[in-house]
Amino acid sequence: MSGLRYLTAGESHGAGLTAVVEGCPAGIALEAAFVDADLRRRQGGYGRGDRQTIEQDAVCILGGVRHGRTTGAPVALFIANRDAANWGDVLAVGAPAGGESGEDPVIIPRPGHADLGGALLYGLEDIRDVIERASARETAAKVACGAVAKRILGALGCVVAGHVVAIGAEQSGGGMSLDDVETVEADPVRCRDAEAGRRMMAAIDAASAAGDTLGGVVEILAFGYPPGVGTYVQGDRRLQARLAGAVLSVPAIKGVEFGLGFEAATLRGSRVHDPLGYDAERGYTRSGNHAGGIEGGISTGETIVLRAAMKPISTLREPLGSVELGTHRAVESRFERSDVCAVPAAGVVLEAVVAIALADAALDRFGGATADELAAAAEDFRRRIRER
Ligand code: EPS
Repeated sequence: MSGLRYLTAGESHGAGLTAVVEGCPAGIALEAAFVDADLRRRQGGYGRGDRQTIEQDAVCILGGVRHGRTTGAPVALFIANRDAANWGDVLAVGAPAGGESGEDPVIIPRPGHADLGGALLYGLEDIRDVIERASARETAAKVACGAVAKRILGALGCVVAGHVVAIGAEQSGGGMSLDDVETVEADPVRCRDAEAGRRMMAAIDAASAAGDTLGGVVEILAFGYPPGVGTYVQGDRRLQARLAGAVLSVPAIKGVEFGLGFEAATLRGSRVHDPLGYDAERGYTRSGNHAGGIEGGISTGETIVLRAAMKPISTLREPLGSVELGTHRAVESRFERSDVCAVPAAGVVLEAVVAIALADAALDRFGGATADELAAAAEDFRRRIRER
């Protein structure tokens, strides 16, 4: 088996989050500071809640790395929950002293959250068990794994970046280059256009004042990804299918589109497909990138472009109608500390899952027990197709 896979474990207010990344080639430079930079980016963004004032996420690398380089062994990662200290016995692994944690069980599910489905699925008496694992806190572990994947992609000369293109009804234009990264990073909502960013912040303020929440759209781009990854021969091996699965694995993501996306459905084919050309230097070229870097389930070598739609967070200060578990009494939904808008943070999480999916597919295609082998195989393919 080649490819890259990962698993995460841990609760929002337990001791911390654990992750294992398997399949990482040997010889990749990896240090905690690189992972921590992305963890900090995930914690930021206008519209975040109070939890982020408690946490100062930092990774502890527990395996798979020696003297700053991956060894080929599984990479083991741990991120402590500072907030655990404030939760006493509530998340205790063993039975609490005296048999009681002192907290009443949560029995009112929040509409739109995993609360009801989770409680019914696992036969849970206390929705706390659902909240703890369904919490977006888990995305910190995804981001840590994504940092490992970003370093693997770095060996291929590929960089993944993202920016917010909509919050609620406020939009900014799509498309960004690596020159925009600094501007995006400096903006409180991770928007490339400062004026649109200000409108987005005003929309977040208005939603907050109304006790409500807001979603939005994030665009993710992968620059320099090698051509020839993925295939049309089996549906589950299409690069688009693998990326879509990764994007939709992020909580609250309800939609994904590539390149021209849904707009392509409204246009004639002559306006949609990217005409081909040939250039002695670059080999086969396309005059545009409406395809978003993928044709026939295979990467073209153009920038991969996708957009993900995030629904508004389902924990509302102004409650919606709910039903109490067991009594079936109509009640108002309960409030649990939450964010008003987490779209800028979701952008960082989406970069991570996209990087993992792209590294996984590249390793499937080019193999490589070491970073050098992986890079050489991708470069060899690039060279050969230039001459075809
Ligand atoms: C989050 C951690 C959570 C929430 C939020 C995002 O921490 P807490 O529950 O302690 O406040 O702030 O999660 C949700 C909005 C959700 O619905 O799960 C985080 O670290 O991203």
